Amino acid sequence: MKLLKSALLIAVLGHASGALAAPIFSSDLESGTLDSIFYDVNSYEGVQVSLSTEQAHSGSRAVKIVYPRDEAGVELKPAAFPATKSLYIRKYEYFGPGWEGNWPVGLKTSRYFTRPDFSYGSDGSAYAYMSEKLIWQTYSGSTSDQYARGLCMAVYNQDIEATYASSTLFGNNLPYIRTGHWYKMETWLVLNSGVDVADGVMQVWIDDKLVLDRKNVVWKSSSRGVPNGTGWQSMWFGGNYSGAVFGGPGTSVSRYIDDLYLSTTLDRSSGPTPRAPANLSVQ
Ligand SMILES: [Ca+2]
Repeated sequence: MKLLKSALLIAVLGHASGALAAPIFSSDLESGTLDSIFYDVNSYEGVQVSLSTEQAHSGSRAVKIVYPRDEAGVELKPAAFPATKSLYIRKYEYFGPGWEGNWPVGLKTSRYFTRPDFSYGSDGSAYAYMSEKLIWQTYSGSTSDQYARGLCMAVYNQDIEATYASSTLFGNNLPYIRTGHWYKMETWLVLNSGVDVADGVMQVWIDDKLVLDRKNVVWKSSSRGVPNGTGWQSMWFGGNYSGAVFGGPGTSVSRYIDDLYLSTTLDRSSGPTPRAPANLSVQ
């Protein structure tokens, strides 16, 4: 028994984050229906969402989202969860043929809330939240762009923008976001320690390359009108196509998402499941 406990201890200490994995939600989308996998699926403006075998990161199935026009979108919602100061999100995203020349100004890739009802409340008493767009062309992009340039993280009344560096090569050995490749997207969010305190964390990795690294995010801010929120409590995958100055897509474009994972701990690993099981404990 002592040997077993030692082995467990080594396994735990050997974990990349040094802490026990605490998953909230995990799905490889291989079984069930959209309605059984998610607490709610909210689609609008003619977007088509399905479980498809056309592309998959794991197994044979992934979520397929087809955008026929500007502002079409879908919100794939796991159930709300107990408030957590820190939230780790991993998903894999693949863009099918046709996005070349049709990359929108912004494509939302998730949204995160510090309320359990997928909202941020009203002005003046609002709760910290973030709208994540890992596809962001900047307004100086062109409608003929063959790839997506960067990201824009909208932290209620503040946009944190970045352009992916031309020297940052992703898993397909090419810079920027392109069609025909499964991108591993990871986001790590830690709420600031108090209202107006500039110590919140926001980190983003794409294909294990750190593309955004902020340790001074004022999530809860009185000056920006979002003083509330004790922890992250809800989120959704998916999102809408926002053409803005570019307009809608010239043709329907398809996006695929697979291996969705949420945790309160920084469980960086390559697979759809964490390295340490949730119920592992050492006494
Ligand atoms: Ca799958």
